[in-house]
Amino acid sequence: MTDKLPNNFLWGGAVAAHQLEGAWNVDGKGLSVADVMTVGSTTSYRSITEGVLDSEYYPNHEAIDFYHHYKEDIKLFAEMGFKCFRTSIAWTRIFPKGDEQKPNEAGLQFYDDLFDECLKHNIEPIVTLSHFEMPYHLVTEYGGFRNRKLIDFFVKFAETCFTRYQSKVKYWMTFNEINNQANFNEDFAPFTNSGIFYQSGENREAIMYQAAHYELVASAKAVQIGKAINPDFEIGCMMAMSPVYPESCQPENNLMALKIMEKRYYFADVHCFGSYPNHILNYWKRNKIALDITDEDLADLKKGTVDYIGLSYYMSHATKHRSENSFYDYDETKDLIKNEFVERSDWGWQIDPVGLRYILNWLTDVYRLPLFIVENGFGAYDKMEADGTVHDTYRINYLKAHIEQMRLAVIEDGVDLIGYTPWGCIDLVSAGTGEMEKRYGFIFVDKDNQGQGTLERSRKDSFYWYQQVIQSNGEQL
Ligand code: BGP
Repeated sequence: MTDKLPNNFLWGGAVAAHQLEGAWNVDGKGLSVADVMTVGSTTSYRSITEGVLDSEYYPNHEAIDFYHHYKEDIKLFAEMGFKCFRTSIAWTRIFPKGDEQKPNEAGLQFYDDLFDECLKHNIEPIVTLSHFEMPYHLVTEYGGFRNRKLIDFFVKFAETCFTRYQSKVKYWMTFNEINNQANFNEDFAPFTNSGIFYQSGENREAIMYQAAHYELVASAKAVQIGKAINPDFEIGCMMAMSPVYPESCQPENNLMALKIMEKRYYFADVHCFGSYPNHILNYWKRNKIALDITDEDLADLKKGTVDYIGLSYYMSHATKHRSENSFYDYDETKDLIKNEFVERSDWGWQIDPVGLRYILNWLTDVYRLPLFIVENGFGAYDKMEADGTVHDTYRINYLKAHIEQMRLAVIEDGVDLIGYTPWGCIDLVSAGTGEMEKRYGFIFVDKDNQGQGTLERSRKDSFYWYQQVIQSNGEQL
């Protein structure tokens, strides 16, 4: 038992390259899947073959131009007292098309400079290798992770980064929210690292499981290579965590909730235990899903287990068993219901701080590994006052309530937690909607959904609040 967070607890903030860097075609960078995403919704990805690349507004092409403002922004993070900063390495800065033999030196140099700048301010860089940023060429030429060849392309990218930044980066994650692709309702597998456009009439589920398998093998191979390059590396997976509660204690509802949890989180079993759980093997068998999984793959999964679990946490879900259904016909659009006990954000996300404590305990019980909350936050419409201030009390309230539960998980429940990096510590482009005005930051950036604005940075009320949270190691909320 402890009565406080550990002294070396990593407070910081999190972003992803494509959501804030901009400079989408600068210094040799190639086109990524995120570069063909227009403002509006997750369904607004367009193929360049449709010829829309020059005629629509692509919010991430400039984003907040972190590429040219990173020194100013890191200085602000340092002012808040950040101990760490989580970002991703844009794959297309390093391998513009993804299948080249040699990396792009200018891209490598950018991250050297960025990490040096962090280290200068005693901020430890935490790196995600794949955060929805696959080279678009790998999609059009190979079909994304439908294709086994993608394993080698990813591993080469990972190895290049591990080698280059081995003395600057200790904490790595392979695929951001790898389990989000379990929802395959959209044509372009959104929120995923898979790079898959689904064709009509094909078995999406089978394709998703196959792609996920190749990603899991790619991750396991990367872990092995990373550990060989630097045994001190801590290499984690990254899971989108939202507990699914039964609507009531009716036994069928409880079983339904369990079945949904199994399907959402089997990815963590593979990452952490190096093998597939029985329930998913059984599910594939019942649904006649036959996958390309070799003995060598299985050996790789065993050898490439992760050191810790990185997780995002925004909300919880609830479910109710539909009596006409078997427990195997789970459909996100019908089986997730409103939870009347919690409030919702403007985007309908269910706000549930206790769910964070619950999921930290659940992960610890099941996987027995250190955890790292690498995303948590409140997307909201902010209003800048005439005097340049932003009174984002709603954001402070959200974060405060979640940090309270996080502390209880560590202090009362004994959860081994490495750190906490709230999402979008500076305003950036939303991954889900492509909008600028779904804001998460402690720092306001003057830019709107139409791409207008000066890009000027301003401190919100939450900036000063978080500064004091870090300074008191989470005691003064
Ligand atoms: C996670 C992603 C992030 C981020 C966040 C908020 O799913 O890892 O990239 O964007 O969610 O989502 P949104 O931007 O849709 O509000």
